[in-house]
Amino acid sequence: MRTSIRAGLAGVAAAAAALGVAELLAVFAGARSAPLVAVGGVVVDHVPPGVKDFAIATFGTHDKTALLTGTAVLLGLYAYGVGVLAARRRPFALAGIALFGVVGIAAAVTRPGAGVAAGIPSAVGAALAVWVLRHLLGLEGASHETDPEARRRFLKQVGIVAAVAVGGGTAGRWLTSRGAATEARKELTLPAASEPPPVVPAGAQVPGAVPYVTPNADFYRIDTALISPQVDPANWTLKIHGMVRNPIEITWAELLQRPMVERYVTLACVSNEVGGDLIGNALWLGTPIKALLDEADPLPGADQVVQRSTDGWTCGTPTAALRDGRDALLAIGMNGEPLPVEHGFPVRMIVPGLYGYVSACKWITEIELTRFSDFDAYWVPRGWSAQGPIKTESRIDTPRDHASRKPGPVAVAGVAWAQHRGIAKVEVQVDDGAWETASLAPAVSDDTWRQWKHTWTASSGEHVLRVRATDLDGYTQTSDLADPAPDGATGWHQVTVSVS
Ligand SMILES: Nc1nc2c(c(=O)[nH]1)N[C@H]1C(S)=C(S)[C@@H](COP(=O)(O)O)O[C@H]1N2
Ligand SMILES: [Mo]
Repeated sequence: MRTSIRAGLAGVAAAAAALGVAELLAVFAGARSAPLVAVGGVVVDHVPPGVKDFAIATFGTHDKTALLTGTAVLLGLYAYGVGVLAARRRPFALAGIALFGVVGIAAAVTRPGAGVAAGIPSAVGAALAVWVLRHLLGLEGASHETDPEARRRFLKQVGIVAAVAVGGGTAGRWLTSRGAATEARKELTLPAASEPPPVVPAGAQVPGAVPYVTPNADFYRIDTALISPQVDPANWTLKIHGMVRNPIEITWAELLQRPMVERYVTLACVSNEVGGDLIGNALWLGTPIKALLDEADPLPGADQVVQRSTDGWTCGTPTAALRDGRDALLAIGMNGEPLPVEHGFPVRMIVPGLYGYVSACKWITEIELTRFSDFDAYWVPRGWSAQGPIKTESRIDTPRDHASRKPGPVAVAGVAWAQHRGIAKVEVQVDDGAWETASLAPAVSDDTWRQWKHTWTASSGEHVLRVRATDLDGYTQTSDLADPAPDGATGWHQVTVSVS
């Protein structure tokens, strides 16, 4: 085997060892101190506007896996290069590993809420990489081209290092993923709501449309967290401060003492494309935030409620929207279960009518009353609007785009939403014909989506079906195509169907 290939493999094995031990140490130093996660987090926070849309459009809710995989591949190439360099100029290779360590340490200690200890996994990882690389390259001076025994011994060592590294890394990930929150969640029994939940009317579900209530496992997930924060309710507190007369701090036990209600609310992501699936409807159990805000007693002029999560993410909601009587909840339950960890356990906000990026803070620990003119929340400097009311939209769920049907009656169905205003009408257009009124299914409230159906008498050929909704304010969904940025996509969803 050529010396350079051997050295490259040794470099990759050394990097694997570094990442593996770092993942294990991150079990103690905090999940977000693992170098891949820390560096990935910095990348997430600094990607230029547009790249996030691209990532979500390309990888959907797998965007995080894509980022971590991409980072690992780049690191593998880098490590290969460091290995090759090590065989020739040892000091340069050491500098390469040191750079890796410094980048990891710098990323980890500068993550929101991180301390100096967050640098330990990267530091130890880099030190181990030096040792492994030295060890592997120092194996036998014998020429591998001519001595098959030496080559076998070398490859075996590389294999062992890689296997131990992958095993250790996997174990580390597994241990952090079942951290304090996962354990506490299993033990938790939710308090009862003070009244029975709203009833889903018969007929709310239309055949061919998505489930009216989205199961937790299918609920879209969008956030900047490469690893879901593990927040132990036992240590959780919520601070309400800033422009208030009466700052408040409540514990988990105190939160559970507060009146609880259950409400169906349809949550939507501003990144949802026309026809997209970054929207879901769930039954949320929580305590009305209005009462807590009233107790804190905001000062006049405090027009923005900034929510902050344990991992430093922020969103800003108009104070008025949280006090105007709508069912804005500090939620702890989702469809009868404690919030899943990835959906914000133990506590998140849910505000009917506003996109998630301006209202639905997961893993929330802090609420600060301020002014829109004084503070820009996370997505605002990244090119998104500070105000994010959900736009009136509709989607065709059946037939799917490019589906085939037989001539004759064809069931067309889907969902329409205009949270907190309510849907008044849904219309379907075939090719460029007249808009026909679809039949609307009942919904729980104006805060949820509404399903609709229409029977289309299909004739042979290719046809385009379009849908548009009108809300109870009398606004009809515009045909103007707009991208998700800066404040939500617009346009009519359409599908092409071939009939024969
Ligand atoms: N802590 C935190 N909360 C967050 C986010 C985030 O990145 N971090 N993303 C928001 C966005 S953009 C949306 S659309 C919703 C999505 O909530 P879900 O993942 O439970 O569907 O969460 C919001 N809350
Ligand atoms: Mo979002």
